Amino acid sequence: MLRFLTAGESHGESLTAILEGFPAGVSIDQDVVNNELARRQKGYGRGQRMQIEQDRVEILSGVRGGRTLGSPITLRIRNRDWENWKEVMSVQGVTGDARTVTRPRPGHADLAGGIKYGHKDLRNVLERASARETAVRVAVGAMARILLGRFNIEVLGHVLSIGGSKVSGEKLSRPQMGPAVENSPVRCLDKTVEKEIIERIEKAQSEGETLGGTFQICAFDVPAGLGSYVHWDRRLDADLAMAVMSVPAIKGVQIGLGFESAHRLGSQAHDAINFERSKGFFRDTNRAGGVEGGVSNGETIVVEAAMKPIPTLTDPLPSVHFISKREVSASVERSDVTAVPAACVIGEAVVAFVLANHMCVKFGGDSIEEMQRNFQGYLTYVRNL
Ligand code: EPS
Repeated sequence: MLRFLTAGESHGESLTAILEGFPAGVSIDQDVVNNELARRQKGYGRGQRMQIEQDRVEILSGVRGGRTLGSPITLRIRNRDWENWKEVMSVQGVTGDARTVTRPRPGHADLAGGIKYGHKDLRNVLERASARETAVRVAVGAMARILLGRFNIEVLGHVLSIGGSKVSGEKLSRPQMGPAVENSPVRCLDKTVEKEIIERIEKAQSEGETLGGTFQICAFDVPAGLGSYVHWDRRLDADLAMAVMSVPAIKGVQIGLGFESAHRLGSQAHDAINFERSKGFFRDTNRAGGVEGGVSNGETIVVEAAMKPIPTLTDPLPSVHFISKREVSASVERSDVTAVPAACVIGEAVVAFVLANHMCVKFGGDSIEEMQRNFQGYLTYVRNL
């Protein structure tokens, strides 16, 4: 089983993750991880913070001579902005009023977090609630991607909508999703919609507004048989939903047709089963999004997520002062207009992690050689069904 923890504040010294259960013997190229970190930092609509940061991973344990050891892997990303926050965020000796936050932003963790942890300064909440934490989750996801790559599994995402401008859903293949998405400043495959989105972001910025949106994550060449129907916490779709929902600002997740399937007749909601000797079992449609009964069925896994607009508005909503209880405007922190393109990269990372974990569970995760032996044996069995 693969698992990880992360630590670190948004303006603290660094973000750290400990990744445990990663098989031994996997070659790790740090550039692959750094490339994923750079992809997350891009996207039209981000704020000034992304000009300060240049995320780079440092691997502090679990890798020797470029290969994983099977022991816990420590990943660290330093916050360059820490230089500007050293006093405010210092481990000891912070003065009482250093950049205190007392006007909770509707939609942010500020108020609920302050009540829960008994903080008077809501900075103590927002520093950890900040989506900055996702940088190190993307580093973990990059490690998962490297592992999945050994089994020819690839996870790719693209933006479906931002601020209400939306691409029409169509079935995409693995080659269609690569470079075209990378070349779009909003990770959108439709050029007309891309233009509309950019206009909407510019308008929102000039009005002190923020925008949400939706994105789709596809996992290609996942074998049938990951996850299980036998118990609730072994269901692959449940794990995917949990992982994607855990990305800050995600308010909805669906797999395949998702909510739309509730409105269809049974005959229009499922995928008829075909068989050809050369292909094995296959479907002409993929309404299930690659998961049936909590188990991958061999079709592309398709997950969609809805992200709410970022709560920090430069024209803020009414709020209440956390201490004096006076009516005030919510606090204005430097922020982004939209982070949907970044969330799409984070979505890829968390989906990759879930799939890598399920690969380890099914095929054994002590060494890559053992996993590959088990995988090949399973493929032979499936081919001869
Ligand atoms: C964030 C607020 C902004 C974003 C940040 C998430 O940071 P700051 O308050 O420092 O300007 O830029 O995102 C990142 C730092 C990142 O790496 O994605 C928030 O409140 O969630």
